[in-house]
Amino acid sequence: MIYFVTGNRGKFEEAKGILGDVEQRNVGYTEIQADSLEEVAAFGIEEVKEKLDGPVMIEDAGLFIESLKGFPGVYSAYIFDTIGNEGILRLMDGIEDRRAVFRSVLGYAEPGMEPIFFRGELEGEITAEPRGSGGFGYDPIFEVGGKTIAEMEIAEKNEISHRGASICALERWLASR
Ligand code: ITT
Repeated sequence: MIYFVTGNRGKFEEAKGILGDVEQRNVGYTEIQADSLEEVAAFGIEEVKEKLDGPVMIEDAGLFIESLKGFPGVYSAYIFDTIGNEGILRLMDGIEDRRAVFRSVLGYAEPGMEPIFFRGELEGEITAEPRGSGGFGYDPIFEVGGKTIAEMEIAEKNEISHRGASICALERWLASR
């Protein structure tokens, strides 16, 4: 069993769909203001490791929009909470290049073990309008193959997503050691 420290129920449901034996613990950790998801995850996993006794994981994600030079990137949570999807669509108004990528960095640790990190990416495009009611966050404005992530079931998202990839990489590592 792994403790997944996150305040995001959607993330937890996705992890459960892959790992099965995982428990959500919303004990919080310091999300430092850094230049990369890796730094945020590296700092956070050390803190979480001290708080809980057992296998622990955290996962930091972000949306990087090409034409906005990677924005909102490491500011994704703040930007979502302030201007939201409507704000992103306004910023993208009239911009033809809609390419964007979701990135995920997962940190995993056990007592007495150096944390280990796994990554995942999903390339797609920012839509003109939000579509779909599934998922969370930026899912309604991010499309892959004509479908937004919010128009997909969790299992379908997991098969292609940044988080699906980082969690599957953890699963493979756990199985192979
Ligand atoms: P934690 O407690 O795990 O930190 P969080 O929702 O704050 O939960 P992040 O900092 O990793 O998670 O996420 C940054 C922002 O990007 C946040 O607004 C999320 O809603 C959004 N986001 C992350 N993963 C996403 C995904 O798979 N699809 C859509 N939006 C996502």
